[in-house]
Amino acid sequence: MSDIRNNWSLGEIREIYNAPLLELIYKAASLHRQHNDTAEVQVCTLLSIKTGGCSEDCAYCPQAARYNTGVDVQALMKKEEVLAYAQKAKDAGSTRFCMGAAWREVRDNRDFDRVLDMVKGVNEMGMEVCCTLGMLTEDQAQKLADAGLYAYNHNLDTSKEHYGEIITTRTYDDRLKTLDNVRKAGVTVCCGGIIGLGETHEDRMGMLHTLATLPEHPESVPINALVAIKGTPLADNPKVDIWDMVRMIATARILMPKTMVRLSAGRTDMSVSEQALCFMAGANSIFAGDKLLTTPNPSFEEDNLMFQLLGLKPRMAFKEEKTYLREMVGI
Ligand code: SAM
Ligand code: DTB
Ligand code: SF4
Repeated sequence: MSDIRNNWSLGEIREIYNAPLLELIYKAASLHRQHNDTAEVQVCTLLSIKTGGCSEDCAYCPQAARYNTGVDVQALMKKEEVLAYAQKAKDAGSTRFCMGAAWREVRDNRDFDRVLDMVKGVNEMGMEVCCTLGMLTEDQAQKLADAGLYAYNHNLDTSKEHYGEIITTRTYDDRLKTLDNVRKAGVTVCCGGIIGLGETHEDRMGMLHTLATLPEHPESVPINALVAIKGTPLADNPKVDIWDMVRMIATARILMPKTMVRLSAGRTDMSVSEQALCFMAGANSIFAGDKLLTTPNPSFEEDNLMFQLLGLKPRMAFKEEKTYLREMVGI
C-alpha cells in the first residue's frame, strides 16, 4: 500500500496517535527518512504587513480588535519596507517569506493591489512567497497566483467540533472553501493548527484527520503551540506540554509523509533538546527571525547555533520544482 493516503479512518489515526511515545517517534522518524532529507529544515520568515484591529473573535489572537492586548494597529506597510525586510531574511538564510495581514478576508481594493505588488517583488527576489490574508475567493486566489504566490497559509486551527468554542465569526466550512479556492488556483496549501486551546486529544486527532483526508495533503502543515496572550480569552491556558507537541508532529508526519511539518509558534518556550525531539519526530520547517507576527521568536543567531549543533541545514528554495525538472526533464 502506498504511504501517501487520503483515506485514513479516525480509528487508524487513534491507533497511531495513542501508540507508546517512543514507538510513535521511531515510526515517524523512519517514514521521514524514507520520504525526505532529514538533515534539511526549511527556514521561513514571517512579516506582519498589516497588524491588529481585526474584526474576528479568534480567542487566541492578539490582533483581534475586541481584546485589549496592547498590540498597536498598523496600516498596510509600504512595498519598499516589505522588500527590504524580505532581503534581510534572505541574507540570513530564509528561503520562504510569508506576509500576514490581520484581515477577516481579502477585499478587492487598492490594498489588495498593493499586496499583489509585494508578492511580485518577493517572487522576483527568488524566494518562495507565501501570504496569510484571511478568506479568499477563487478569483482573488488566481490573482495572487498570477502575481507569483507560491503558498497560501490558512489554518483550520482545531477540530470541526471544537471550532465554535474558539471562533464564532466564521465557520469551519468557510475555511475549507478558501483552501479549495487556493488549490484551484494552483497555489500550494499551508494549513495546520494550534494546540493548547483547551481542546481534547480527540479534537487534535479530528483536526489531523481533516487535513490528512483532504483531496490532496497540504504541502505544509504548521503545528503551533498556543502563545497565551494577556487580554485574550485564552490568556490563562496552561503551557503546552512538549510531549503533546511531539505526539502531534509525529502523527502528522506519519499521516502525511511528504508534507513539510512546521514547528511553528511556541519555540521561545522550548529548549534546543525539546526542539531536537520535534525534528526527530518529523518536523522539517521552522519560522525564523526574532518575531513571528506580533510575538517573540528565537533570533537568527540562536537558530544558527541550533542548526550547527544538530547538524541541520536550510532547505533550498523551490526544491520541489528543481527536483522535478532534474528528474523528469533532465535540466
Ligand atoms: N487573519 C488571517 C487568518 O486568520 O487566517 C491571517 C493571520 S492569523 C494571525 C494566522 C494564524 O496564526 C492563525 O490561524 C493561528 O493559527 C495563528 N496564531 C494566531 N495567534 C496565535 C497564538 N497566540 N498562538 C499560536 N498561534 C497563533
Ligand atoms: C502559522 O501557522 N503560524 C504563524 C503563521 N502561520 C502565520 C503565525 C503565528 C502567530 C503567533 C502569534 C503572533 O506572533 O501574533
Ligand atoms: Fe483576525 Fe486572523 Fe487574528 Fe483571527 S487569527 S483575529 S482572523 S488576525
